[in-house]
Amino acid sequence: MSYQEAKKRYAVLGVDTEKAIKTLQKVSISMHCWQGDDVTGFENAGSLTGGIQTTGNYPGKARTPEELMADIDKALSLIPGKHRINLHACYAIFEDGKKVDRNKLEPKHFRKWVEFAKKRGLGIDFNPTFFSHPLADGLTLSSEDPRVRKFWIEHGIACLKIAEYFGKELGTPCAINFWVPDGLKDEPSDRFGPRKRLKESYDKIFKYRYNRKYCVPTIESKLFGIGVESYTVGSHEFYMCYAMKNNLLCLLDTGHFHISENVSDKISALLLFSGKVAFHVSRPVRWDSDHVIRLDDAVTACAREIVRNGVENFIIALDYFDASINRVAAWVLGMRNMQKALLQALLEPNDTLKALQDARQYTEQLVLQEELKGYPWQDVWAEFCSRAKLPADECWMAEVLKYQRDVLAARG
Ligand code: RNT
Ligand code: ZN
Repeated sequence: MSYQEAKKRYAVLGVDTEKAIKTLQKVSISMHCWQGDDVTGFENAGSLTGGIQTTGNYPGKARTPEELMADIDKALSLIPGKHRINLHACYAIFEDGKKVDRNKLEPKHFRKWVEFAKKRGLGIDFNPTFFSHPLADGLTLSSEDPRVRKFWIEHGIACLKIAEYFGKELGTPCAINFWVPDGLKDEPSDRFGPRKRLKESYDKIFKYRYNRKYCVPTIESKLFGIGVESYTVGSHEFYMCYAMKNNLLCLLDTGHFHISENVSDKISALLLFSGKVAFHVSRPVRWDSDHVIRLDDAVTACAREIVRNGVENFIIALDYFDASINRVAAWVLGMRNMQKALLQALLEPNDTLKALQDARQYTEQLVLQEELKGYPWQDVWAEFCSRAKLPADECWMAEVLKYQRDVLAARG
């Protein structure tokens, strides 16, 4: 079907495809730099810790800032729209060769990233890195050792200042997300103590009077990690309460809940109390495995909630790291899938569906929900891509394979 025909079919439902395309063009998704190098960063810190794991050894991983930036460029060139990049503190660039520890990081260590983003008109989001470090041995902000807590509190404050710098330099607020891996492998005897310490540490970090014009802090909960199966200090309840009391935003990582929970159902409840909700869209396979997101029911359900509650009320970032496949393709596929999910949701007659629910016309609602699955959203997607001068189908992969031959293969 052509776009014009699809447009007509949607118009019968009361859906304006032009409006859907325009809305989607304005949605910026934050693309996580860490898919490009398996969450390694530039510190030569050693192995990835914190209960997260990359598996696979696909050749061509980025080893330097230049390589990572080139790979990001390649990926972004195949994704329609204007997006953002999401950095971690461990991606600091020590231009003069003088390394500093994480508690001493400064905006100048991210100057090159700002330069990169400015040239391309991208926004930057940020994350302090509370893992893959000698002082991140199981517990960080909730450690029983005051020196360890102090180090990580300093890191948190240093990162808030860096986030302000990004926001100020780039003219778009930087979402800075706090996630700590703190937890215990086996049944704790004291669940309260570490949570109390985590709260007190955050209180100290957020005492720093960051400028809300430049940065927006979000806090991310988790269920469990590898090696920390029995107790996670920063649980969902912990962060929900902390966010509400301290006027912060919750970040929902779609891999951080029981596998049978619907993360999409949590969105409206949070939104009602905080006005905005942030996301790490990921794909858990049996556990928080961080597979590349597919266009699956979980993602489309989240996209529906995002669209139905106003895309402007959401901070959408991706968070997965698959080292077993081409990393550039992993970015492109995930970003495009997120966009497709949003487009599908934008093409639903949401007012009609809502009216059916309120009128208790559940049969009609069910029928329409199901029949919508057969509507030609792909033709609208094709139009959206063609306006961005990009292929709507898998042809983009040819570009990635060429890049693999010409650039990635040389990396050994
Ligand atoms: C870990 C969290 C966290 C990290 C990134 C690298 O389970 O999801 O967000 O994945 O910060
Ligand atoms: Zn996450």
